[in-house]
Amino acid sequence: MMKTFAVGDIHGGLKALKQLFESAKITTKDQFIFLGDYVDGWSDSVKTVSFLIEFQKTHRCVFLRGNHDELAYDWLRTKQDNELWFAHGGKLTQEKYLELDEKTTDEHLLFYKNLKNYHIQNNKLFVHAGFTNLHGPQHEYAPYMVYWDRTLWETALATNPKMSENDVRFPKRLKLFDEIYIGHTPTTRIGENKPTKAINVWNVDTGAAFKGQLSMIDIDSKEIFQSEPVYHFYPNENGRN
Ligand SMILES: [Mn+2]
Repeated sequence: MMKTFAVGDIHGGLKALKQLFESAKITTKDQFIFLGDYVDGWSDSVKTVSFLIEFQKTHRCVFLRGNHDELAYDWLRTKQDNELWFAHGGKLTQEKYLELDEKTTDEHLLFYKNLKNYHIQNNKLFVHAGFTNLHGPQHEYAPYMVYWDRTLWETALATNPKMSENDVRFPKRLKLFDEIYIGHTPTTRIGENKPTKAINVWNVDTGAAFKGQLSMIDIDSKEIFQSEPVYHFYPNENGRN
């Protein structure tokens, strides 16, 4: 039976990703939609991207673009130091890239270039952060918003679950798709350590860069799979804390 998994923000926690895949007993028939933010956090950022480049040769994958991935890509292309990236945990990623050989770096550049801003499948939207345009991510005025926005998740959290979709006050953005899968804003900020649903938005980022676990969800059965807290795998590091 083919499954489709939405995979949360990895943030360099490759050891947790491997544990997650082993415990979920994934197969080559399954599809994986990665919600972005592969890098910045734990020390395996570069190894995580190398792993994903190999993984897509044997598994059906969609890779979305996270804000951290774009920051890393910008630096790899331009070699311009960016305080914004460093403020978001980019320093350790940069150190690892400085040790990387040219051929592998080129493969990573191609990986980052080919990331998708969003993915729609069976009227389900997959996007790293959110979108602000009432007509959907296809119409976003500033395309980078899809990997920085937090207002979609805020809106979903603030909407009364009892409100009818036909109510004129119901947020239009939540009516465009049957379901929306996001990462970017850790559920741990609202005290949840599992993928969390608000109205029709599933947030799969359970704070792997901080003290949380790495999570993925079977989008059909809604079965949830989680690693141990990622920091357990990197005892001598601080992650994004
Ligand atoms: Mn993010």
